[in-house]
Amino acid sequence: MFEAPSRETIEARYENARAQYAALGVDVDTALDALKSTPISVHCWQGDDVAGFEVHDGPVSGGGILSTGNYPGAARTADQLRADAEKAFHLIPGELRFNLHAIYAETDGEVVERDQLGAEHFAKWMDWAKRIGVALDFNPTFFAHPMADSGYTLSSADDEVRAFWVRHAIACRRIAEAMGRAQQGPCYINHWIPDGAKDQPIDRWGPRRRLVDSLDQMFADDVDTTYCRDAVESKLFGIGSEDYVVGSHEFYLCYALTHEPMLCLDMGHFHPTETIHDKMSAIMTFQDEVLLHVSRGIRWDSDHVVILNDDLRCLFQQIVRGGALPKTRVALDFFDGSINRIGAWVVGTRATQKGLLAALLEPTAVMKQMEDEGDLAGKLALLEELKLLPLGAVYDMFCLAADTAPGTAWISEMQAYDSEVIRKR
Ligand code: RNT
Ligand code: ZN
Repeated sequence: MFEAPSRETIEARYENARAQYAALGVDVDTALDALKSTPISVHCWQGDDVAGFEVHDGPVSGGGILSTGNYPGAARTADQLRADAEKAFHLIPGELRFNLHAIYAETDGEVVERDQLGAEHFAKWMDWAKRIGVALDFNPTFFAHPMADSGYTLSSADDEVRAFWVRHAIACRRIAEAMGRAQQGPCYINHWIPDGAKDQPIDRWGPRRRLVDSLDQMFADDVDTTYCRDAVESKLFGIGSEDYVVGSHEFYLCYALTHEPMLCLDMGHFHPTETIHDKMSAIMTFQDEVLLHVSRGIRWDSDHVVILNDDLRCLFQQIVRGGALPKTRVALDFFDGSINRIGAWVVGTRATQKGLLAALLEPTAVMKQMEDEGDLAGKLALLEELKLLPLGAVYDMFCLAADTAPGTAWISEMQAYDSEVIRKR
């Protein structure tokens, strides 16, 4: 139904756009080069509602993560997930990575405990990633497990529980190191735990002291940190941890400032009206590297599909204006089980790229000069006019150069896959 414009049309629109931006001193080709060389780490878990393929010998429960919706055809095997991800990659231009969780291990039907996982359980993923030319990122899975049922993992008061999760984290860091070695570059591993309490815990101190101790043990293990790049992710509240989250923003901010790992900032993990764009300059003044979980919070949910909204635009503006793009690792974190999951992946990833591109197309120096000279009305007016410049024409050229369906054309490809593959599962 949605047809792609011809190559000539896209090129003509691009030339027009290039001239419009050039009139403001912006070089569109330079912006596209920067966009092209910024990898986006696409999260595997949008494809199967964070279910994973773990083989269990007993029941498991959620543990603070909940994907809602029952759109048909969620990937139920690793092969299906790989096929779906490849379809999504086909509809997204630019450099992509793929972000796995420990529960996506392939163990040939065997029960393998999380503290026993090794790189061999991700061999198929690593072969696949190499074949399609994407690098892998990784996450330990501290939820959906009987040892997480109490609501506490790395901060548990039960020494056995805590030791189990420390072993899991160490096993995962070794897997990340192996992935990094195989791809001859960093593998970003993000540590998020659900630990917290529903209502007014008397002791808010003990869990935090124990979490520091667990983190210290995990990071003391000797893995090569050129390959295994650690991040710690904070959260404000979760399902079942509304009153208290051990790994809060302040907690991890202090930990990251005084220890090795970088911070992971998830856009959905703050107060409902609190955005992360203003945190970039504050944090990056003291930190060399940061991991983003690009997401969209809506009321109590932190993981709606990313769209090109002000939160996203402001975030990339801050990163680009501050020259922090080379130090920023962009990963996605959203999951919606109520719509076609390939569509969700593509909408969110393309929106992220559009947000970044919009920032790269700003005449930063011009605006800064206006600000310095006190021409604040002029600056505000320019910011408004910039919103109407032909960003889409530039993004379409990005698609064309990557041999990816531009504009609305990808929607038809997604719909065809939906009727031919997804709905036949
Ligand atoms: C949860 C965190 C975390 C997860 C993934 C699956 O609130 O955002 O990043 O979404 O690890
Ligand atoms: Zn996250």
